[in-house]
Amino acid sequence: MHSINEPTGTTVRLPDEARAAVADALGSPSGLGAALPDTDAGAYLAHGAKLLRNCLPPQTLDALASWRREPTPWLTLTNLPEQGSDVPTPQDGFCDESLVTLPNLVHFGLLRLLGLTPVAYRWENDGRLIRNVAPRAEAARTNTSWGYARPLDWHTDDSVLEHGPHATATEAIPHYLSFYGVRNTEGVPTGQLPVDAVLAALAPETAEALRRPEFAVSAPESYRAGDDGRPAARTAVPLLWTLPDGRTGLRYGPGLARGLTAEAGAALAAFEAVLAGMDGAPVLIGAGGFHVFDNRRVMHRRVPFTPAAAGRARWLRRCYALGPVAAGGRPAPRPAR
Ligand SMILES: O=C(O)CCC(=O)C(=O)O
Ligand SMILES: [Fe+2]
Repeated sequence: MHSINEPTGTTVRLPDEARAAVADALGSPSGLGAALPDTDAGAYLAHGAKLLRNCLPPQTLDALASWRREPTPWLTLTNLPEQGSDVPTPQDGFCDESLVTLPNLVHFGLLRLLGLTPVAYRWENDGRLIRNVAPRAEAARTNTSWGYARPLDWHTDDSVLEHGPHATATEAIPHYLSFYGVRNTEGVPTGQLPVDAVLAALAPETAEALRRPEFAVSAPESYRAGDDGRPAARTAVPLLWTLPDGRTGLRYGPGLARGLTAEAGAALAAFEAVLAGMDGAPVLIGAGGFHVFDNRRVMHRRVPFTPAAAGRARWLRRCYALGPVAAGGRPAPRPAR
C-alpha cells in the first residue's frame, strides 16, 4: 500500500522510482527571482505547487487530495528531496533563506496542495514564516523549539491566541503546524497525542468543566517580551471547545493555564494527571520528511536530547498554517485540485 490510513495519522512514502525526477524538478527552479518566503510567500506557494503537481506521481497527488478532503489528525510524507549537506544547521535560530530554496518549495508547495495558508505572528520568531526548530545554546534549557536540554512536554502551540471561529488570521490559534526535515541524525521524534485519546481517558464531568470559560492562559517563553501588541494573557476562556466540524479542540501548555474557579482548577489538575500517563505516538521527521498536524486536535512534545556537532544538529523547519474557514465560521468547501 502506498498510503497507510490509521485512526490517528496518514503516512505516505514517495516511491523510490519517482524520487530522482522530483529532486530534479525542485532542485533547479526558475521563475522565483529574488523572492523569499517572507517577501513573497505567494510565489513559493504557487511555484512549489505547480512543480509538485507536474512531478509527483498520481498516487501521491491522490493521497494529498484525499487528506485535503478528509484530514486525519496528521499527515507524514517521507522520501521527498533533501537539502544537501552544504547548508549547516543554524546555531542562532535564523538562516539565509536564499540558500534553502528546495526546502521552501517543497514546504510551501505541499501547503498549497493541502489547501493550507501559512501564517506568522509578529510577536514570535521575528515575525518570520519559517521557524528553524534547531538547538540554540543560549536557549538550551528554555521551553521553546530552540531548547534541547529539558523535555518539551505535551502542549499545543500558541494557546494564548483566539480559539473562536471568527478569529482573524493574525490572532487565531494556528490550526496546523507543518514541518520539513533538513536533518535529524540524533533521531529525535516529535511525539503526537490526539486530543480524542485524552478525552477517552477523562471523566465526562472533567471534560465538561474544561469546556467552561473559566481559565486564564498566558504566553509561552518564545513570545517577544515588551511588545505592546502581544497577547500576553487571555482570561475567561475554555480549554476545550467544539470546532466547526464538530470535533473537539484543545488549547494547553504546561504551566500556562490556570483555573479561575475551584472547579476549573480541579478539572485542570485531573486533566494534567491523565496527560502525565499518556505515551502518544513518536513521529520521526527525518531528512526529506514533511509532517503536518492539527494543532487543536493533536498535542505534541519532544524529549530532551544531546545535539550533534555544531552545524550538523537536528534541523526541522516549521511553518504555522490556517485551514480553509469561510465567513460564518463554517469550513469552506474544499475546492478540487
Ligand atoms: O522539536 C520538535 O519536535 C517540536 C518542537 C515544538 O514544540 C514546536 O516546534 O512547536
Ligand atoms: Fe510546540
